[in-house]
Amino acid sequence: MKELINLIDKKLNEYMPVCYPEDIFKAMKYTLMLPGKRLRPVMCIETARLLGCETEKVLPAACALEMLHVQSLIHDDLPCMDNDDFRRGKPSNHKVFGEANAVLAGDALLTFAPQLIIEKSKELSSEQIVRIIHEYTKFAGAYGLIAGQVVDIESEGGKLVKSPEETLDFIHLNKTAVLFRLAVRMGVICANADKNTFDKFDTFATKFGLAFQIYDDIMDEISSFEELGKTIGKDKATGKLTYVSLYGMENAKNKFRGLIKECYDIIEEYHSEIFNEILEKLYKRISGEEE
Ligand code: GRG
Repeated sequence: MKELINLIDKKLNEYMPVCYPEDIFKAMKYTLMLPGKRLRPVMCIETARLLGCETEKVLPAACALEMLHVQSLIHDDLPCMDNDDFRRGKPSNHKVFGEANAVLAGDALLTFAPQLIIEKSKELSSEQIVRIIHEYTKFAGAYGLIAGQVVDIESEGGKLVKSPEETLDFIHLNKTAVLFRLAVRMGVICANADKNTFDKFDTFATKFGLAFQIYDDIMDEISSFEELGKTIGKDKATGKLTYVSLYGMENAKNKFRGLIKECYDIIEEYHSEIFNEILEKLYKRISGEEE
């Protein structure tokens, strides 16, 4: 997996220019090139590879997805949203470049990503590119990420239109699972695989995304700044609606483990070292068995 992450880092650096006006490109590149786990592009590339598609073909879409993810992190950290001063172990984008540039850097990443897919996906057909851009716009917008974030913010203010359980599921599915779904769906499209395969990977990514958000909520309580690279304990301090606050720590851990086991079962037939490594790492961390 390290090799794949290095390749993603190299391509991200290559795809993202720094040209006039430099302030905006530098702000875009700053958070993008900080050391993230690169889980979404890794999952996109690995899905395509398991289905017979060469890595070269899927790299522009995988890197575009990381740009979308980074956009959501930059905006999430803004004072008008989660107001976080640190991200990936360094000062947040707005702390370095100011609020206006951070808003614009996020906007610029959001629009640069589909431009990159269209310009660099030379080996994909026009139909594949249209399908990928459709997935991207659907999941980034008010049917995906933005919907999740809006309901998350509303719930912090105590405004719940649905039950807390339904609200939490909606937030997790739209704020977090959506980008893992986008990862595998783009991978399947690059590989031109059939509908059954599409649905199988989509179910896998949905369960993984839900597990990952529970993992994130648990880590906010049990981890450290050094491990996460961001301020911890904020969810509890702000009374945020999370899996841990709603169901308790032990139930959250059990739900997380159950979802990870379901992920293993779905993906088992592909014998993917990379997916197994990701699932195992998260599972062991929550179960206190990490090396
Ligand atoms: C799309 C216009 C537009 C807006 C986005 C701000 C926002 C709306 C959504 C926030 C989405 C968000 C930050 C969800 C949290 C998901 C999550 C658990 C992120 C952490 O992911 P990791 O741990 O991070 O993979 P690294 O840094 O390793 O990549």
